[in-house]
This record gives sequence, structure tokens and C-alpha cells, in this order.
Amino acid sequence: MNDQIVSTVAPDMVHKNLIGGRDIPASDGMMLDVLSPVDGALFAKIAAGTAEDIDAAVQAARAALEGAWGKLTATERGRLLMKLAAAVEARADELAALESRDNGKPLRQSKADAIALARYFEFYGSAADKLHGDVIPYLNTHFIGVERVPHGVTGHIIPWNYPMQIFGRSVGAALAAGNSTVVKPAEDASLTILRVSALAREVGFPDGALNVVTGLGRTAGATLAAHPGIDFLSFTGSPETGTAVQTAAAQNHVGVTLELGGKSAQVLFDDADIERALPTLVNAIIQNGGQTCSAGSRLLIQRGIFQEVVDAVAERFRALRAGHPEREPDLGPMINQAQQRRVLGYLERGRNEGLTVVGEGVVALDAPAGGYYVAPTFLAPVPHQSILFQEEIFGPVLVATPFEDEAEAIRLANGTAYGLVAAVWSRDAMRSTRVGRAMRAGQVFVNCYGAGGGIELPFGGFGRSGHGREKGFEGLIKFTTTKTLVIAHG
Ligand code: TXE
Repeated sequence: MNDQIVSTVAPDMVHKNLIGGRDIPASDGMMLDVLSPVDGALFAKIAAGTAEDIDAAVQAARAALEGAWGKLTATERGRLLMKLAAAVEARADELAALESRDNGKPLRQSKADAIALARYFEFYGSAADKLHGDVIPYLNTHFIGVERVPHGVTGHIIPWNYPMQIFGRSVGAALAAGNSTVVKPAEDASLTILRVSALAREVGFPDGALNVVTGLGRTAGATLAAHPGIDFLSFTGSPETGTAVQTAAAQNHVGVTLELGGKSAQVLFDDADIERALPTLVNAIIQNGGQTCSAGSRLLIQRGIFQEVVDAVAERFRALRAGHPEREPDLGPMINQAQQRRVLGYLERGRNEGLTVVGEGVVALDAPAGGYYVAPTFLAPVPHQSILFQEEIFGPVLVATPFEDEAEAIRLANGTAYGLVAAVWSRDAMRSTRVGRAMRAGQVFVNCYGAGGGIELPFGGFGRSGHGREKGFEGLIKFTTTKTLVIAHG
């Protein structure tokens, strides 16, 4: 689509790339339509970033490293991030409204994402000048200093499900460590990242420290992943695209962090506090319409309490309502029509497998007709061979499976290709600790569940969930490498 038909959306909803501190249209002038998942209506346009745009952004990032950005002290970088945190927090309502329109999540969730984004900048901003190296004892005639240095120019490919949070955890850490960055947001949800990047410019980030090129994954994303000027890559998205990104990174011999989703299990033993667990079991799959990498999408329930828990969860599911994000629904629409079809496709396959729906919510009667809504659905019992037990659906679909004993619980919990998050519910502290330690997951919760996983806590997976960690101090370290200086002094 070219500039001539840009007038179909409000002028402030036509967005350019941010390269070297300037708003620049795509090199060929092309734009992408942005449809709101709330009602399917066209409401914004973004630049359809090209290979030339990515190249310009990488060059701008390199120049920033060699220029004003690279000259800042760690304390100065930290202060800038803290200023940005304050600016984001002050505009949390505005950012939330924009996110809900762009991504469809309920307003309260968008607001929580904006607050979390501010907290990421605060966390990494305050850590910037606490990131220090080491002195290693060696020969008495030598002094050995090990310095922590940034990789250089880092590339960040962001998905659409939590744009603000994933931007915060990855770009916040990279900037704190002193890298300059090139960001490719998801084509379905770029707007809050563009807005926050404009705020970064306003609070004084030097030109080129933070560059954003919007556009399609197969063009802008693939070019960024393969660009020889990139020194490290951070990717969150699907396993298939993760493979493509890592393959591209391998050609340039650079490192990559991959966070690729999950099929996380919550294990309930017969001594669990069921009343305490219930709201968490439901929220862990309903939050963001189940479009959460760490969604608690499988319930493993000990045989003796299986029916009781299934009945109680089913009852809660029947009260759930998908609807317009501004009308306090339990969940909003799916991000786009493809995702809606994908989720409905899984439900169809479940029906073909003969699985039973035990609890189903509703799509609100006043949900806009053109939106991509899906009724939350709970199925039980679901055998572990089922595709619904094994694959990430990324929608409001929960499955429950009974188990007999501890050994079977562990086998089932670890019985998918993923390994992102898990939870154990039991009043027996020794058992929950034992089982928790046996889980193959990057984060394990006991008698609680943290979909999203916390800003301060390292987050990432095993197996098909990817490798490397973001969030917490470990996430900051990931955006650095070491340089050892050996000084002979006689
Ligand atoms: O992901 P993609 P999609 C899972 C979830 C979902 C499925 C598909 O199961 O249903 O993936 O979602 C960019 N080179 N997750 O298709 O394609 C793309 O533009 C470089 C889990 O949206 O992985 C976007 O910015 N980049 C997940 C980002 O990659 C490319 C979050 C993610 O898109 C590219 C999202 C390419 N060849 C989906 N192709 C999580 N871990 O939370 C696309 N992209």
C-alpha cells in the first residue's frame, strides 16, 4: 500500500520507522494496514520495512556505539533508562488504550503491561552501573582484569502477545549493558513499541541507540536476523521462526536467545488447597486469551480429586466472557483471524479425537462482529497422546488429565517437547520440592503460578521452548560478554 491512500486513517496513526533518531518512511514508501482485532477495522498504518531500512538502522546503531551513546558512562545510561521508566509510567493509561486497540487485550492487562515495562526500565536502569567484572589471581607479575562489555549492536525480534513487556525485558537489558539496538516489532502489534521509542528520544537517548523498523517477519525480520552487522540476537516467537533466526545467526557466528513458548503444566496432588488454587488455574490460561508463552495450558490432577477439580474449573469456565477490551471482559479477542482459526482448528481436532468439552464460556453478545473472539473452552479428560495435550494452542483452551502417583505426574508434566514453566500444588512441602525439582522447566512455581514469570526472575526454557534466559540480572548478563586484559608489571 502506498502513501496515496494513507488518508484512510487518522494522521497520527500513520507511523514511520525510527532510524538514527529520525522518523523515516520505508525506503520504497510501502506501508502495512493495521487492523484492530477488537472489530477487524483498519485504524493505523505502519512502514513495511525493507532490507535497506534494516541496513540503515544497523548502520545508525553502529554509529551510535562509536558516537554519543558509546561515550556515556554506565551511570548515565542507567539514568536515561530511569527517565524513560518515569515517562512510560506517566503515560501508562495512554499506552494501555493504544495496546488494547492494537492487540485486543483487556484494558487492565494493557495497563499492567505498561507498568511492567516501566519496571523493566527501572530494574535494568538501576542495574546498569552495578554490572562489574572480575580480577583473577594469576602470576604475581601480572594483573588480570576481566571486563564485562556489551556485544555491540543487538537485534530484537518481538512478538505481538506482550509487545511492551518483551520489549522491556530485552531492549531494556541490552541498552543498560551498553549495546545499541535495532528492534523489529511484530506486524500485528507495533504501535506501543513505536510510541515508547519516541519517548526514549524525548527523554534524551542519543540518536541511533534505539532504532525501530516495523514490517513483515519474512522481509524486515529475516533481514535483521541475517544481517552481518548484528552482534547478538534476541528472539521471542514460534519454534519454526526461532529455527530460521538461529540458522541465520549461525551464518554470522553470533549468539542468540530464543524464547519459543510452552505447554506448561500445573500439577495438583490430592492434598492441594483446591480453593486457593482454583482462581489461579483459570487465570493462568485466560490471561491474554491464552496467548501467553507461559500460559498454564495443562492441568494434571491426581485421580482422587480429579472429578472435584474438573467440576469446579468447568463451573468457572462457564462464567467466562470474551469481549470488547474496554468492557472489562475476562479476555479479549485473538490477535488476528489466522490465530482465531488456528485455535478453532485445534478445538475441531479435539472433537474429532472424541474429547469432551466440560466447560465453555461465551463470546459476549455485544462483542463487535468483526473481532476475532473465541469462547474459552475446557476439555477433560484428555490423554497425553492427544494433540491438545502436546501442542501449544495459544488460545483460551485448557485440558485436564488424571494421574495416579508422583512418578506419573512427573512423567506427564515433562511429557511434551516444551519446558518453559510448571507448577506444583500440594501441602506436603517435601513432595512439592521433590516434584518441583524434577520438572524440566525454566521456572517452577509451588502453590502459586506466575504466568509471565516476574521481572526480577530469570525466564526461558528447555527443549522446544528455546534457550538462553531473559529477565532478572541473568537477562542483563546475557547482553554482555567478557574481555580479559592481562597486564605484565614485572
Ligand atoms: O509467530 P512468529 P506467529 C507461537 C504461538 C503462535 C505461533 C505463531 O504458538 O500461535 O507462535 O505466531 C517475526 N525471520 N508464539 O506467526 O512468526 C514476526 O514478524 C525473522 C509464541 O506470530 O514466530 C514477529 O515479529 N523474524 C510466542 C516474530 O517473528 C520473523 C509469541 C514472531 O512471529 C520471521 C508469538 C523470519 N523468517 C507466537 N518470520 C511466545 N514465545 O510468547 C516472522 N518473524
